[in-house]
Amino acid sequence: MFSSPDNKSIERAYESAKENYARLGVDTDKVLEKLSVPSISVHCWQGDDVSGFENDAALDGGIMTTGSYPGKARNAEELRADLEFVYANLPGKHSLNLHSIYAETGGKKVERNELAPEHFSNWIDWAKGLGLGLDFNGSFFSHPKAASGFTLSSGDEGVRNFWIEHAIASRKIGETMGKATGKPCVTNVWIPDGYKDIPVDRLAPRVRLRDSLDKVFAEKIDPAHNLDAVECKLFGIGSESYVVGSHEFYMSYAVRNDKLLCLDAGHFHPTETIADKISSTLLFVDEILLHVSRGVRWDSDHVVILSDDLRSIAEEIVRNDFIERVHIGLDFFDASINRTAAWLIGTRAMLKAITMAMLEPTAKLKELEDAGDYAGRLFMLEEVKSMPAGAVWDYYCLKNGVPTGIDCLGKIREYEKNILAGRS
Ligand code: RNT
Ligand code: ZN
Repeated sequence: MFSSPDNKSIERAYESAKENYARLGVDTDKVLEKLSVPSISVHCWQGDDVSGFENDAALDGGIMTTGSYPGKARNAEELRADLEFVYANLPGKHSLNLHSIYAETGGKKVERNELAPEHFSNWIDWAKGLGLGLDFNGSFFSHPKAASGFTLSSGDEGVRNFWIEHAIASRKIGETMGKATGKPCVTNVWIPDGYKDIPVDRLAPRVRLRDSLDKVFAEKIDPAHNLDAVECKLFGIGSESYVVGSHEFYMSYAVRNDKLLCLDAGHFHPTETIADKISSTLLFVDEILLHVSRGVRWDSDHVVILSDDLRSIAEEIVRNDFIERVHIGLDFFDASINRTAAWLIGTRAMLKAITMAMLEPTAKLKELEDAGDYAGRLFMLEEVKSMPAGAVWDYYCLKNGVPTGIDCLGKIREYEKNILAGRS
């Protein structure tokens, strides 16, 4: 029904945008070169509603998918096929973020504390073939030993040890992934631990969590292969009153123990954004991991869109030249729409936000700020919003041989008709 402009028109629009930006001191050709650097860690779990391949256990741990759109990936082959389709429609080189519940154990039951790199060999071979980096996560939810609502901070020593072993196994898997791909694997720890209602003892679970983490990280792993991240949260479904791994807990832990802090955009008060946290935390930790997400009223993990929040995140990374120190991961799951579309909308939005941030006349804006000309700053920030960044983005997609604009939707529809519709 709709289609993108032809290549000639895209080129013409780019030339005109280039002139516009040059007037503000921005070299769009340089931006195109810089755009090849940022790598987005695409989360595998958007493809099957965080189900994984372990069993049919329902998703729990305070995270939730809603919707029953047809065509969900039912096994690793289908998930990889869907991911290949997604990567083929993204400009640039990106990574895959895996969860331990996506292990392939050949039909054998392997407990999470016994998972080993071999259970991810298909993923590793596949990623190497496509030149993708890999990131990893232990899965501390949707499991009988997480049913009490407590894992690494559990008061039950047996339960605690099980999850400590799982976290250690996850780091080893991460290390193997990093060695195999030649890029460090960021292995993230997120646990759901917390209380629905007001606790009396807020301290003891935190003491246990700290001690568990110390055991998990006791063995040094070469950061060239594996980097450890810890992810905080304010509340979850069923942990509304108290979350053991709060922001202050993990921020302090990361600073003291030289870990990456993971900032998830949906894990703070509804009006609190993570963009402002980037410059503060990177003064005290070497690197951070982002879980770029979109909360709607709560931590609902809606598909990421080109919102002001997203743009602010990209601006903070680009303006401060933090691209090497910020690992950009995505974390959303929507089962109510075509899942490959959700992935592409979210990932392309992230890339668009980075493009726009790179096109910003930051030097000029800073001059205004330093001169105390705040009206000039605000005026220019507003002006920049309607500059033709879309023309540069389209041209970037064209140069990378991926569909521009609305043509990408055409590809999504085609894939849905040819592949997804055949799944029941
Ligand atoms: C949950 C955390 C966590 C998960 C994924 C599946 O609130 O955001 O990162 O979403 O690990
Ligand atoms: Zn997250």
